[in-house]
Amino acid sequence: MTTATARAYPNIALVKYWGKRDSTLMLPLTGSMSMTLDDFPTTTTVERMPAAEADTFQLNEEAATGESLRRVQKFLDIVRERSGSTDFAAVRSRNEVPTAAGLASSASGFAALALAASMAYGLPLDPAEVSRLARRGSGSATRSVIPHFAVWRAGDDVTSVAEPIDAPDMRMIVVVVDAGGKEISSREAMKRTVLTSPFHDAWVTSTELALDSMISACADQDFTRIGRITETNALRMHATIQACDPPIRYLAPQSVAIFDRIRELRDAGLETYGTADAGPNVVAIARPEDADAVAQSLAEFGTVRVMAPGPGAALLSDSDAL
Ligand code: 2P0
Repeated sequence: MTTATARAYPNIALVKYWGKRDSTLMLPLTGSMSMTLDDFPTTTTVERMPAAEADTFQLNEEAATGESLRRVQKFLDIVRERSGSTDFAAVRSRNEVPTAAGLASSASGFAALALAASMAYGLPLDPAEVSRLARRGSGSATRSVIPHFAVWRAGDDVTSVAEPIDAPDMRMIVVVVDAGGKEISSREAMKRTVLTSPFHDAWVTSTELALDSMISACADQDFTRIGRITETNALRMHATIQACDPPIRYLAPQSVAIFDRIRELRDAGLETYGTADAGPNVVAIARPEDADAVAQSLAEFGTVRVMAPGPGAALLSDSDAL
């Protein structure tokens, strides 16, 4: 079969990835751990075009150009190299992340592309190999191949893949803060952090320790420890990023106010913890039975969505092809 369609979902890290050891092989400096979400999927069809003279990429029914086309072409070069095929491809994607949601689409995007391209070009379809391939598109995509909860090991080109990990059921309450202004991309900000933040070595050391503690807290089904590690690791990442030269600050005043509210809720007996990625949105985690109460308390800060652990990357039938 030379045409294949796959779907994958975004993920939010509880222990964050921030910094590369090798930007060609896309090897991270540290391991990370995440929850795959159950909404906002990307669906991608890859169609091999033996007669075509270049790859094409259509996103939400519009022809992509520039950097986003270049990233897909570079990714397909790796697929061609691994498969021995010289065929170009037509890639069509639909992103269901509302633009305002501020959830990264590169994770779901490259996870779906990796699986669809693996099928279309006859590459291995086991999750570890698809995860390893997805990594070359975007670091966080490595984890979106895996359902529910994933650990991505730093490793080398062969071992730097994501694997499933058991964790207690929980919900993520995503608070979309409209802060305006254009942010610097994660990729650029990571580079600047590694080069200029004096706190970066401490970030690497403390994140490796955080990942070890997170893995043991998951084995113990200990939500309290998971939450503490999550919030501390996120705020350490932002502190490290803010110490760049020139500085980068992703958190908005509203984001800080949400972290304060989360602490107030905890003090009042509603157990929830916060995290935030490369932008002003804050994500609270809570036990399933507490999620609605947390969502209600955070609704005044922005649009709130409650998300459960979601599926890994999966192939769809021909009738779902774009
Ligand atoms: C993460 N983030 O662990 C961290 C936390 C954002 C903050 O991975 O250059 O799009 O494609 O590997 O994966 C976002 O960065 O960067 C990210 P590349 P990516 O989820």
